[in-house]
Amino acid sequence: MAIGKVKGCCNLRETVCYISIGSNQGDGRQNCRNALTLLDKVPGVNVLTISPCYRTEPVGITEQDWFINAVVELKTSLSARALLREMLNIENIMGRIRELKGGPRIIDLDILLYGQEVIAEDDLIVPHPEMHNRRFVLEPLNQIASFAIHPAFGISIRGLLERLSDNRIVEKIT
Ligand code: PH2
Ligand code: MG
Ligand code: MG
Repeated sequence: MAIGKVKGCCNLRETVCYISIGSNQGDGRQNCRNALTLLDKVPGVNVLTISPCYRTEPVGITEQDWFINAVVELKTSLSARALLREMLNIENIMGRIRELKGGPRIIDLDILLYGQEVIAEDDLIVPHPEMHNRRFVLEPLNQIASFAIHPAFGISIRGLLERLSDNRIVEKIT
């Protein structure tokens, strides 16, 4: 084998990323599980860790059902944009219909962190622009990645949680 080649390996670069999952239509917990199963089947995506599930008070539009939220850690050889495309595809497969922005949804998959990349494009903003303001994101993320660093702020997840003023209810259910 030639020097510099790695046997049987094409995914030389893999990135650890964190994705938030949410649902407040139908069986939220089952919807989250189904989305995770589909995500793990995507070529180039390996789900590593799943946070506990939380029952969470809605943020934004408050006149809607409470959510089930969780966060997953995964390793991927896909670019952030390709990963986003796969996530939107899963949302579509699962029957998500986009009506009201911030309104009820069968499934929502958002990229929170993609390695230490900072991306600011119209349809792809990473780190997620609201993650540091949301208890339903930071509580589950802190369970699996308290020492991960938010690359734009240089603050750990634990540090963001300590500074958080969002006091909406999030209850661990697993
Ligand atoms: N998602 C939103 C708006 N509000 N509230 C909770 N509790 N959980 C969510 O996942 C959520 C929300 C838009 O993506
Ligand atoms: Mg969202
Ligand atoms: Mg979304």
